Amino acid sequence: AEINLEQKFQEKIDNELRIEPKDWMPEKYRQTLIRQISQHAHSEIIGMLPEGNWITRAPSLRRKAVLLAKVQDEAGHGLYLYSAAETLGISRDKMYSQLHSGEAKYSSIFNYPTITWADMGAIGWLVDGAAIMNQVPLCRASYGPYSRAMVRVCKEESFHQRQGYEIMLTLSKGSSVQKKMAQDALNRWWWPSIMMFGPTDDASPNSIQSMKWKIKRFSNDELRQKFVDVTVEQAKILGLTIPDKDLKWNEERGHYDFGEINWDEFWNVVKGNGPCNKERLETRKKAWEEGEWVREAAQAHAEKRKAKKEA
Ligand code: FAQ
Repeated sequence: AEINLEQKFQEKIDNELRIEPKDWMPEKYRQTLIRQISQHAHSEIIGMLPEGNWITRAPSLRRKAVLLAKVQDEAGHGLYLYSAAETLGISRDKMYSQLHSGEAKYSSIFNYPTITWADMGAIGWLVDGAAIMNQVPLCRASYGPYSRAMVRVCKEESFHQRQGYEIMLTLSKGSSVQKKMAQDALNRWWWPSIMMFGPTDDASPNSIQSMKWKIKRFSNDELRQKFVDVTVEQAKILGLTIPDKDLKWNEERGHYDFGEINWDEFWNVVKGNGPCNKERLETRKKAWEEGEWVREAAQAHAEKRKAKKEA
């Protein structure tokens, strides 16, 4: 009977039908989604920290309002994603405890420091740009709640990408010091950004199954290549140089060739030893502990209201 159920499940996916929370699904599909969606949620929440660092120091009221809105959007994305993961039977408390204990992963990119204001530009342009490239196909992921969450997330991400690109454009047309600052940010964020897509296809243990289940629609390398191809053109408009001497248009492939990624650096960051891993987790844990009274007060308030309604 299990085999039959699994066949029907795969047929549904092959026919582009969505899987919904109450539908039968193989345990491994459920676990893969919990893993990916919770990692994605944690990335949004931890991802607020590098930019949060600049809210109080944004160079104008307009920049401050925009950055504040962007970081709030990221909180919202984290919350939709936790909700989507909860439909698979894991509790939010469990996901938080997996994050706080260091057991759960989140995107490697958020373990790098934000040293200058230009980093806000580079993050919006490159990190949100990479996120969009990866997430637009996820709007068609086979699991309904995940795919629907992604539609709104992607709309907001495209605003984020533009605000970052606009910062880069302003700096790159500014004084020589500003242009230098923009180039320095690109130098530091380029390689970590292309690492965001994950290991190469032959080193990606989850890709084949996730593509068969139509959670992923493109492989890590395919998405990385698309990102490189569009971003090189955007760098030209900025008049900035991508820090890769092997970057070259390949007429035959119709794509840009690019240099070797430092995979030792990538795995080192993923394993918890990047420049800011410890600081990021400590900040999150502190926020969680210091927010305990808020959670307790909200709970007490909800209980009072419920008692009143019942009375
Ligand atoms: N960092 O077999 P695969 C954002 C892990 S965007 C850390 O290829 P998979 C928006 C991977 O988990 C960032 N770990 O895995 C924003 C797996 O380990 P596991 C978040 C990574 O899942 C912008 C192992 O390596 N976006 O937040 C990374 O098929 C600005 C083997 O890899 C998403 O999460 C990495 N970069 O493909 C917010 C998108 N790459 O779990 C604030 C959804 C791989 O087996 C500011 N996720 N690993 O122990 C995905 O599309 C996929 O999960 C991939 C990885 C493509 C990330």
